[in-house]
Amino acid sequence: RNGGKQMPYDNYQEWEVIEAYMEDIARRFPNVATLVTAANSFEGRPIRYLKISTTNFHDTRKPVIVIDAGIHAREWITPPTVTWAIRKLTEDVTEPDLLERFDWILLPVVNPDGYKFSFTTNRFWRKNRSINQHSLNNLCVGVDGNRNYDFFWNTVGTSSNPCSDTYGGSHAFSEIETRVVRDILHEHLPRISLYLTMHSHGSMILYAWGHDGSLSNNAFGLHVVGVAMAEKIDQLSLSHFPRYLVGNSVLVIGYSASGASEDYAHNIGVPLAYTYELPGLSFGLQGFLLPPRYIEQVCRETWEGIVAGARKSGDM
Ligand code: ING
Ligand code: ZN
Repeated sequence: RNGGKQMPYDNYQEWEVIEAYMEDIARRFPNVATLVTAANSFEGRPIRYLKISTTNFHDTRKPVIVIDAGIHAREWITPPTVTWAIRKLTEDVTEPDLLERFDWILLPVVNPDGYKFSFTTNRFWRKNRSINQHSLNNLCVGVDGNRNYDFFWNTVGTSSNPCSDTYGGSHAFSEIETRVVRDILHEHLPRISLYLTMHSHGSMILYAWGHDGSLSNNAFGLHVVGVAMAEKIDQLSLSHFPRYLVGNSVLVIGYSASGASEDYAHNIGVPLAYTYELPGLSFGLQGFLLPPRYIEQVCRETWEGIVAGARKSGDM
């Protein structure tokens, strides 16, 4: 087959298309890519990631880079940046050193049920689709995955009302989708040098701590690597995209929130953990509707940011 299935970057990527692509990559590149089905989502969809490694993760001296996306359903620009990274590590390798020096875990859609729902029913859906037993007549569906991690869970910038878009769940890690990411982090913990979780929108690279705006012991390292990523992206970006801002999430995005994945990862010992807010062209809900003609640009520039982050992480 002529290079297998081509992923579209001139339109948004349906969940089934991403699934088929990951299967195809695992088939075509069996020596470097392994497809893992970690669990099934609340509605029964497989939550899958690719492990990309020249040694099948056996060389334990290699740092591991973990990237996830699609935890928030409506942030459609995020999964394509991860399928693009998959492409750049398998089909179209232009940075072979990144394959030699690092092992990669790439999870394009953490929340397949919400992602699907945002295509079929409600474009602005954020949460997953788990039925909340405690909500009145189960009328309100879904937990905010980025409030469900066990880091100052249910304290600030979150809600205990199942009808809220930032409902944190019945307890920390109540959701299968967040447990999948938690288990990846713990399985590879001492080796993970860099964790990126892709969100949109705002053109920002955010780091700990998100619950109170204080800085971690590794704030200097977080800032240096964050700036290296942002500078590279800005060099390649379009003049009408905003320049990236880098800093503590509370200071940069302007609100506190607890239970986020990047804070959880950093708190358990991942030295460099970031939330990317990928670009949008407007504010508020309209910002999620980035016209499809910009998808490829965002994927290209974000990949270069990842490359810069990986290389810089090696110096820190
Ligand atoms: N942004 C993140 C959110 O979950 C964030 C921002 C990250 C806040 C980390 C606190 C900690 O609100 C989006 N777009 O979801
Ligand atoms: Zn988000």
